[in-house]
Amino acid sequence: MLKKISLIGVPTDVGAGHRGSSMGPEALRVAGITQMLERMGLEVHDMGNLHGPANPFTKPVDGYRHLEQVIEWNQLAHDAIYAELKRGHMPIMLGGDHCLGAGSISAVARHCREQNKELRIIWLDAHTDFNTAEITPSGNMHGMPVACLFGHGPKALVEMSGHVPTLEAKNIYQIGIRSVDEGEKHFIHEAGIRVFDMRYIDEVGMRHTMEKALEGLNDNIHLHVSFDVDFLDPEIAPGVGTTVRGGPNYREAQLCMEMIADTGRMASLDIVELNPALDVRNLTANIAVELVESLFGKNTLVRP
Ligand code: NNH
Ligand code: MN
Ligand code: MN
Ligand code: MN
Repeated sequence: MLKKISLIGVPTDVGAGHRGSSMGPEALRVAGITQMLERMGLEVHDMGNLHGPANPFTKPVDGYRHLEQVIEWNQLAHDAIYAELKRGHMPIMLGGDHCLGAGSISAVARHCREQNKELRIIWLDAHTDFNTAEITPSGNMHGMPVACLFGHGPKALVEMSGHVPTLEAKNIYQIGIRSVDEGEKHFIHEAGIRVFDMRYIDEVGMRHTMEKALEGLNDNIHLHVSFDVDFLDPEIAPGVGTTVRGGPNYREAQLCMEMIADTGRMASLDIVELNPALDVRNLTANIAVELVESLFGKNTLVRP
């Protein structure tokens, strides 16, 4: 089966505390994401970049920084991703900061609802991104997309998928978590989200962790991967705004990606938080592209 991929660049950093993730889409292209996917036998349609509001770089108002711009960019991302899903393409969102996860996953959820499919999100991140205006330490909305998808946040984001809440605990597994804000801790627990944090991965290993996260997949499940590049240990991926030590190393990250590839069910993908302004010779972009290659099954051998 020839899979048609649509790359959608969403060049913004309005949800982040640091400027620079707006350059992410171009850095991924420079790192050869298109050529890599073509080598994997996929048909790639690079849709170019979306155009949205500039980053005013102002202070938070009532717990939200750049609320208006965040909503606008998310609506643009939602519409573009939904259109690609609708014509049977697999969308890959080139972010942009992770506030865009709200729009991207809202589009995927809308599509699933129409197709009568279940949705499973694999959220690869150092952070749970479950803040609200009340509990956020920063006002940065890249720390809030999961809460929005669970129905907590500004109306325009909460309602973007056409159904509130967009996600429930059964729809999401978080992997690689190692930075959770005080308010988030209680809130995440209340929501019942399965969080496979680094402590869990240390204790049982990446293999067992991914077996759990991928268990019970079937034809009727749309698998979406939201890959926040700060999931990776900063030693291999320094080019992100919010580095947190103690993340998966190269091999652990690759195993994670390979096990997702083995299921053959990934149907949409976000690559977010890559910040070329903080990177070294495009190293992090190159690593991200290599890992996405594994996500598409590069190292899949016929095993005995
Ligand atoms: N939790 C912090 C905040 O809300 C940091 C969030 N940063 C991220 N999330 N990069 O993935 O401000
Ligand atoms: Mn994130
Ligand atoms: Mn993160
Ligand atoms: Mn960041």
